[in-house]
Amino acid sequence: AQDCQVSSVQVMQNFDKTRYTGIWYAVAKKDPEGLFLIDNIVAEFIIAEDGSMTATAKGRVIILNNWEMCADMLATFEVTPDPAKFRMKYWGAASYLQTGNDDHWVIDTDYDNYAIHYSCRLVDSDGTCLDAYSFIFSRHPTGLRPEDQRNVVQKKTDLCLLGKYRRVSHTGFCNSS
Ligand code: AZE
Repeated sequence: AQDCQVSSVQVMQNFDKTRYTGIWYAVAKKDPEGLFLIDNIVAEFIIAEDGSMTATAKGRVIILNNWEMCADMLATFEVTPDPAKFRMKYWGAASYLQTGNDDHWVIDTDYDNYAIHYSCRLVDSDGTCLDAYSFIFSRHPTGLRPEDQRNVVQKKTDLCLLGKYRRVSHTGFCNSS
């Protein structure tokens, strides 16, 4: 989608949510407007017996008056006609955390090493995205394998988000509890 139209973003073909289950470490992210997860972001995707997908996520946040904490988040996913495009309802384990209902698109993944996620919260009148966030996930907390980096750069470019990502550090901030 070099034209930067949200409607022409290419997502993962034949997405297999079963192979997507388990733990993913965010190694890079592009932030949306407003409050967001800062670092130490780890997500776990689970498929229930009825086939529905849920997830948990943790990450360091700063809320209220510079109160730093580990956000403990939960999500349910609604399917759409495209198997790689979900609607994600999410909320915090504690009520003062964020709730929301966002798109959750899987752009690309090899299931075993990397995954590229994209969410556009607001589409502009010209069809481009006004407020997107995106995660680069890895199965390895240490980062992406060198052989996956070229592909990830290509997908960031396709999403019109090249140069807008920051590394996500993992220092163990959310490891206890
Ligand atoms: C995601 C992986 C799947 C589960 C969830 C995710 C997103 C979580 C947030 C949380 C924001 C929390 C804030 C708290 C103050 C995509 C990582 C729930 C966006 C801002």
